[in-house]
Amino acid sequence: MSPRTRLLSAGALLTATLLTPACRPPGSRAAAASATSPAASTYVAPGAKDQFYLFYSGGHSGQVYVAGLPSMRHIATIPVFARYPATGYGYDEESRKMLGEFTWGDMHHPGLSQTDGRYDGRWLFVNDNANNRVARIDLRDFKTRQILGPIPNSSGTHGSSFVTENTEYVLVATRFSIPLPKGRYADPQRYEAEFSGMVSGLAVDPKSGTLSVGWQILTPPFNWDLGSTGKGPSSGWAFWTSYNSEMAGTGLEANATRLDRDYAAIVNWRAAEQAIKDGKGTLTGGVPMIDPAKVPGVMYFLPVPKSPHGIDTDPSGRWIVASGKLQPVASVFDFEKIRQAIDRHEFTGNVRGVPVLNYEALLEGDVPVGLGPLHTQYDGKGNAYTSLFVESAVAKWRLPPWSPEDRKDLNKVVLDKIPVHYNIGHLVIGGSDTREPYGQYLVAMNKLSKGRHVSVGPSQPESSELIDITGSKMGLLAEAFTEPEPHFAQILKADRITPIEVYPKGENHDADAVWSADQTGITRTGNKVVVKMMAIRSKFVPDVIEAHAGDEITIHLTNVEQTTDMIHGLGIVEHDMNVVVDPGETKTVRFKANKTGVYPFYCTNFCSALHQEMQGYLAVKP
Ligand SMILES: [Cu+2]
Repeated sequence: MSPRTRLLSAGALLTATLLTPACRPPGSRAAAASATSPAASTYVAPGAKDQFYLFYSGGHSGQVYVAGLPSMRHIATIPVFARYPATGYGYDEESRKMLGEFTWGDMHHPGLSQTDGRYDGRWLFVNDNANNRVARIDLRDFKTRQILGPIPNSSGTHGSSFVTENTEYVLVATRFSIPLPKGRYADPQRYEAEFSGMVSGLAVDPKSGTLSVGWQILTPPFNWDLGSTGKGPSSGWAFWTSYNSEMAGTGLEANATRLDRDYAAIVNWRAAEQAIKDGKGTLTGGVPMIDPAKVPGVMYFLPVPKSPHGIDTDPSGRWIVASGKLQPVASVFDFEKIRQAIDRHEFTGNVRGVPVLNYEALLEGDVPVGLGPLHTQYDGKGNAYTSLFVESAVAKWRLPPWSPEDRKDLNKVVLDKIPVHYNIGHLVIGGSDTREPYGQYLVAMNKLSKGRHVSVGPSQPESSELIDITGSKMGLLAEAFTEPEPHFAQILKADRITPIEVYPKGENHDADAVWSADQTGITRTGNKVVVKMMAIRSKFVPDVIEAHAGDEITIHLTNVEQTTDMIHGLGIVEHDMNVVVDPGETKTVRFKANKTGVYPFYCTNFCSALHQEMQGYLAVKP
C-alpha cells in the first residue's frame, strides 16, 4: 500500500468511524480498525476516553505529565518539584513547605505502587536527581502529597524510583558519590579513597504512603544508574547497574570507560532490613547505615558489559537483563544461578569487601540486539524489547529458555526491529515491572529530538512514538509531542483507579475551614491579620481585607463548592500570589503586606458566568 493510499484509507475509516452512532466502549473500535489503519487505531472519538494513563517524567521541568493512551493526548500536568501557577502549587503554605529551599528538581523515573507485584493504583513515586529527593503523588487526586529529602548521605538520587512488590520500600541508588558525612570536604583527586555512593531503602507507610528513610547501604564510588526490583525467585532482591567501576573522580568521559566491565549491584533488601533490626547499622547522618563489608549477605557485585544504563527484571522474576550502551548486546542472567552462586560462595574476589560474582559462569547469553542498547521492557509473553540509542530503534527478542540451536547463534532470538525517528532513550510497556504486563502498547521516548515538528527555534520539541506490540511484528501507530525531557514512564489501566472529583466536606479537617458566610471573618492580633475566606460562585467573602503596611496576612481560603470542576483561584495583583482551591478544599497563604495602596484580588480560575465579577480588594494603609 503506498503512503498515499494508506492515508486515504485512514481518512475513509475515520469518516466511517465518525458517522457510526453506536456507543461502543473505547478501544473496541480501535482494535477493530488497527489491522488496517494506524491512525484509526489511536483515534479516540470525541466523548470517548483513553484506555490507559501514561505518566511520564518531565526531567528538569520537575513535573510529571499525564497523557492518555492510545490517543497520546496530554491531559494533565502534576507539579512536583517546581511551582506551577495553573494549580497554585508552590504558593500556598503546604506546598511551599514541601518545595523547601528549592525552585526546581530534575525528575527521572516514576514508579507506581504495587500490591502482590501488580499496580494497585494508589501512589506514584518520582525522584529528583538534582536535590536528592523522592516525592509521592496520590492517585486519588493526582496531587503531590510528600517530598522527602534531601536524603542524608546521598547525592544524585538517579537510580530511583524502584518500588518493591508490596510497596514496602522505594529503593534509591546514587548517581554521584561524595565524601561522607555530607558537608565534609575532600579533594576530588582523592575520589577513590574518600568518596562513597549509597543505596537507600525509603520505607513506605502501608496506610498513608508516607515515605521515610529506613536504612542505607554504603557503596564504592561507582555511578549507580537504573535498576529494578525482584519478584518470584528474586523476591526480596533489587538490582542496579553502574558505570565508573574505574572509580575515576574527573574526566569521566574517558576515565570511566576504560574497563570492559562495570558492576551491577545485587542487593538483598530483606537482608538489609533484617540487619538493621538486628542492630548492625551505624547511625550516619541520622540514618542507620550498613557497611556491606561488615554485614555479609546484603550486597554482591556482578560484572556486566561496560557503561550500562539499566538492569531490568522480567515479569517472572527469573531473568535479569543488563545492557551496556558501549556494547551491542543485552546480557541475560538467570537469577536462580546467581542465587546458587551466592549460596555456594562462588566469588572471584571483592571490591571494598563486597563479593564479586563470576560473569562468565553466570551469563545466560549475550543477545545481539543492536547498537547502543539502553533499557529493556517486557510484554509478559516471553518477549523483551530493548531501546537502541545509537541505532534509533527498538529490538524485540525472546527471553530464555533457549534451545541448543538458539544458543549457537543468539541472532535467532532477535525477532523484530522497528526504527524510531530519533535517538531513543527510555521505553515503556504497561506493567513491565509487574507480574502481569499489559503487553498492548510500547511507548518509545526520545533522547535527542530530530525535527519531528514544525520549528519553534533552536530547541526542537521532544517526541514519543506509540508502537503496537500485539502482533509478531511491531507496528508504529502514532507520534506525539512530549514535554522535555521524557525520562521513563509508567502506564496504568484507566479503570484501575477512580480519582475523586470533589473533596468531601466531611473529610476537610482544616481548623480554619469555613462553610458559610457567617463563619468567615478577619481577626487582628498585633500586626498579624488572619482572614477566613470563602470562595463560592461568584464571590469571595469577605471581599475587602484592610491592613497596615508591615502586617503579616494569613488567608485561609475554602472553596465550599461540592460540584465537579468548580474550581476557584485567588490571585492578588502585584503580590506574586496565586492560590487555587478545588471543591471542598482549604488552602492557606501567608505574606507580608509591604506596600501601601489598594490591590485588587480576583478569581483566577474561570468558574461561572459571573466569574469576571469575582473580585475584591486588599486595602493597605500607611
Ligand atoms: Cu471563581
